[in-house]
Amino acid sequence: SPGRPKRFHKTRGWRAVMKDTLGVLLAGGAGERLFPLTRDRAKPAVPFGGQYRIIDITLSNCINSGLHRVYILTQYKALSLNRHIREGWSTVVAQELGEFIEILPPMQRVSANWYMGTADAVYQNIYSIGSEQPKHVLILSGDHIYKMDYGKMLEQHNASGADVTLATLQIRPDEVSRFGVVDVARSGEVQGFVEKPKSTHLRSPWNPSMVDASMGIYLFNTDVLLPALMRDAEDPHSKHDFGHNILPNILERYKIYAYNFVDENKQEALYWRDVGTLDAFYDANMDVASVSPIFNLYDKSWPIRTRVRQYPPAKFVFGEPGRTGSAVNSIVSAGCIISGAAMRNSVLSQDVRVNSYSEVDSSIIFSHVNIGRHCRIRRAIIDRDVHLPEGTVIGFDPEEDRKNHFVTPSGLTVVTRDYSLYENPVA
Ligand code: ADQ
Ligand code: ADP
Repeated sequence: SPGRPKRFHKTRGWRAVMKDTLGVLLAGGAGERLFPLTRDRAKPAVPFGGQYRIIDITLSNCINSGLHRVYILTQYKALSLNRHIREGWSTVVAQELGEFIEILPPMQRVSANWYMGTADAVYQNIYSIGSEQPKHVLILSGDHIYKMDYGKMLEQHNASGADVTLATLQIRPDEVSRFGVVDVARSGEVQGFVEKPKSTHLRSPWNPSMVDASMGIYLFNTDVLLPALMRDAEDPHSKHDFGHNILPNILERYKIYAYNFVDENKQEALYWRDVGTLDAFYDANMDVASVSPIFNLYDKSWPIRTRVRQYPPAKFVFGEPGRTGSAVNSIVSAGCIISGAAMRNSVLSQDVRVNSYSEVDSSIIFSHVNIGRHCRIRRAIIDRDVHLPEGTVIGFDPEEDRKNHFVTPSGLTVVTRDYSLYENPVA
């Protein structure tokens, strides 16, 4: 129909090939560096951009790429994530596309252990994967913010005759300890892989001052993946991790290529963020609320979906001098009422109340938060259900904030309910 985004016509061709591909989305990471936001929920379930959860970005990439069969492997604190997927995604995909997005919790099907590493998480579901008889398995990670057409990666994979294709991007040499470092030849063939080294002399053939890093996205031929997982499962010295074990171990035996994640036309880096730390998570949210975001939620060619809940529209009331119910450079989700309060550069999830004479600047407010009158909030993340009493001041005096809240070294204050009742595992 004429109203449909252009992209869908273009990607229709991918759809046929993606039909042979099964997505396996790793969503079990504990997310310790996002504490305290991950105190009660898994990292992929953390709210992002107002009405979304972090995992929605990757799931939207799947749908937009024509990948409609996805297993989600969960582990810790999966209640909120399960509910989100069940109510928001399983039904959408089943009804609209006739295919599936399904959650596979650790069911102890193969061994008696919970998932150990990422390879073990996939290995434990080896029967479910095998029974789908996919030609390819695309391993994805549930906690990155980026827009990627996996169909293009599959196209390169098929054209190169690779057994495995890894998505790569270029990072600075001082960042290598957080990534899998990939030794890529000019031809694109992968010659080496080291998971999170302290340092490296390797440089990218595409950019001599940068290093090629794995994005944690692996496209496997199924007949290569399954035996590799089985061999790894029998190895008592293995950490059962893709980066530490599977990839280095299959290098000799198979043909592995890098899929370089750059703008085809401009050969420029594309937006990709690991929102695994509070600072990175905060910055990515500030970007979506900014006047000209790099990660644009309003891009009709790449729609981002989520679980839609029924709320009335956002409402702004009381607007006399010194008391303006307003929001600028902000995202305000459904169900919010901004009553005589001024919001700037902020991201609000659903059903938030902000009351008169309050000012909120450069902050992220999760759902069902109530901010009383005469509050001043700056550079803060307010977790769901928090009620801030009249006159609360946050973000102006880190020492004061530290008495009751979690404050990052960069000075972001994270306000959660009952914070003092919990130990901080990372501090
Ligand atoms: P990390 O992201 O640090 O590095 P890891 O912590 O293993 O690696 O997480 C990968 C993904 O798997 C995450 O989405 C996480 O939530 C999930 N996960 C972790 N353990 C899991 C388990 N037992 N069950 C289910 N899901 C689990 C990885 C690669 C690097 C690469 C970076 C890019 O190992 O080589 O450079 O991603 O960010
Ligand atoms: P999550 O999936 O993160 O737990 P939900 O948005 O599904 O979040 O909400 C879960 C719970 O939050 C609900 O069962 C309810 O107790 C509470 N809740 C949801 N909406 C409201 C609301 N409008 N006012 C107060 N509490 C709410």
